Formats: sequence, structure tokens, C-alpha cells
Amino acid sequence: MKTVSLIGAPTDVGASVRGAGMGPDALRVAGLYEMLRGHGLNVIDHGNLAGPPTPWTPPTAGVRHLEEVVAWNRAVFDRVAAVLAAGQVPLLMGGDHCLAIGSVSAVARHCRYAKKKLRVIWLDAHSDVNNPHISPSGNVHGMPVSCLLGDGPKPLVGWSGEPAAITPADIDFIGIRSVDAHEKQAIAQLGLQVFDMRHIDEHGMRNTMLEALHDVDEDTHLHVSFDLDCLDPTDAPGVGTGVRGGPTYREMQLCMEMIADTGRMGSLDVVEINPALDVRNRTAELAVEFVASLFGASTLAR
Ligand code: EXY
Ligand code: MN
Ligand code: MN
Ligand code: MN
Repeated sequence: MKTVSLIGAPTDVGASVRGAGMGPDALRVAGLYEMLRGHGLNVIDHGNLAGPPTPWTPPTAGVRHLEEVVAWNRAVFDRVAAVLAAGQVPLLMGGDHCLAIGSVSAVARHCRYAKKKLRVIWLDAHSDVNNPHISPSGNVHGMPVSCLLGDGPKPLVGWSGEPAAITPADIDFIGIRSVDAHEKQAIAQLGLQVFDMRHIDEHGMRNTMLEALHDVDEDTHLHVSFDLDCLDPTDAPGVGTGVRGGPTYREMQLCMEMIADTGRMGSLDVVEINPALDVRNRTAELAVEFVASLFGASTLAR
């Protein structure tokens, strides 16, 4: 039986809006553990990782809270690596999206040893491909993809044991609708596969996901990095950087169901839930519904 390990990382260290540090408990209150158990999975809740408080200082050399971001990601990296080594599926409960630096780096290292092909699905309103030279905010939750591609603040790069944890061909973005001017240039230069909302409008979620998942095979480890601001803020108000015009509830469910159908999801981040901005824990409850679909809880037996 598959074992899913819940790892809480209660921090907003990579953001400028406070509150994402309460995300892990919001997911627990919304019944994440019970839902997974109910679907026949073995579940271990490892509790919350420890790390430094967020200092709320301005950026230095284009980056905010670098030392603390490194500390939190180090804790995430170590725990995700240990969970993968034990043959379990790590489910990182953020926290803000800077934590994907640690989780995806650990997954990339694991894939190299296990001789698996890594594919990352990045579900987000934002492309998160800033770096300290181009970031308008200095917030590291807008930079994790660059760090994973080997272009970020030195202390956040190279953790997988290679100069870059992933190549541009390893990652597909879904739901994007907020891209900074310099990020647009980076996306074009790197040739990143960005399925933005216009693509989903024009081609539909089904064709979009067929394209995004086309090269997933039995040797693939699929990592899903799920930023809740991918959803429309009318459905998911509890996020710090909401952008209107997201996928509908059913489009998002189809996205999750098609990922589940591959049978290859080996690790997952659920990030950017901000309970301080939420309405009666709606966003965490929605996250639990979508995670259920990612683990195969479709309407009919298939
Ligand atoms: N692109 C903006 C920045 O870099 O400051 C906003 C980034 C928000 C990142 C959110 C969590 O995905
Ligand atoms: Mn993000
Ligand atoms: Mn986002
Ligand atoms: Mn691709």
C-alpha cells in the first residue's frame, strides 16, 4: 500500500503578505489526513518542521530573507529526501512557494539515483521565474523555478547535486496569468512550456493536459507543485497573491484527474494557503478536494 507522508512547513518567509505559515494547520483542520486515509492510503503526519521566524526586513541585493529562506528549505530538503528514501510519497504542506526549492531539489536528487525521469507540473497563477536581478519584489516565492533551473541566489542553487535540479524541458506550467515583464523574456529565452489561461481558454483543459503530460511514461516520477493561487480567487480567497481569471472548479478537477490517471505522481507540494485571508477555511477545504482527485478519487471506478 502506498504511504503518503505529510510534512508541514509553517512559514511565510518567501512572501511579503503574512499568513501562509498557518497553511499546514488549515489543511489538517480541513481533513487532509482523514481524506487520504479514507481513500485507502497509509498516511503519516510528520508534524511541522522548525525554522526561523520571518524577520520582515527589506530585500538585500534583490532578495528578501535569504538566510531564513535557506534554513527553511534545508529543513524541507532533508525531510523530503528522507521520505523518498523510505519509499514514501512526500506531501509538503506549505508555507509559501519558495519551499519548492527544497522539495523539488530533493526529488531531483532522488530521481537521479533511482534512474527516474523527473517531470514537474507547476500549477500557479504566476510563473515564479524571477531572479534577484529582475524581481520586482525580492520575494523568493516568485523565484523558485529560476533557482531550480540553476539561476538564483548562490545559496539556493545546486542542492540536487547538479548545477540545476531541472532543465526547462522538465517543467510544464498550468494556469498562468500573471507574468512580470522580465519573466516574459526569461520564459522565451529558456523555452519554458507555459500553458497560460489563454491557452486553456482556446484549447480547453483536456487538450492542455494531454500536451503537458504527453511524455510521461512508466519511468517518470511526476512532481506536482500546487500553488493555490492557481485557482480563481472567487473559489479560493485564502491566498496572498490572488489573480482573477483562473480555471473553473471543473477545469481544475479535470487537470487533477488527468494527472492521477498517469499513475506516476510521486511527490506533491500544496502551498500558498493563507488562512488569515480565507473565508471559513474554504481554500484549505478546496485544496483537500483537489488533492483527493490527484490521488485518484474520481467520481466513478476506473
Ligand atoms: N511575480 C511577483 C513577484 O515575483 O514578486 C509575484 C510572485 C507571487 C508568487 C506567488 C506565489 O506564486
Ligand atoms: Mn507560486
Ligand atoms: Mn502563485
Ligand atoms: Mn513538457
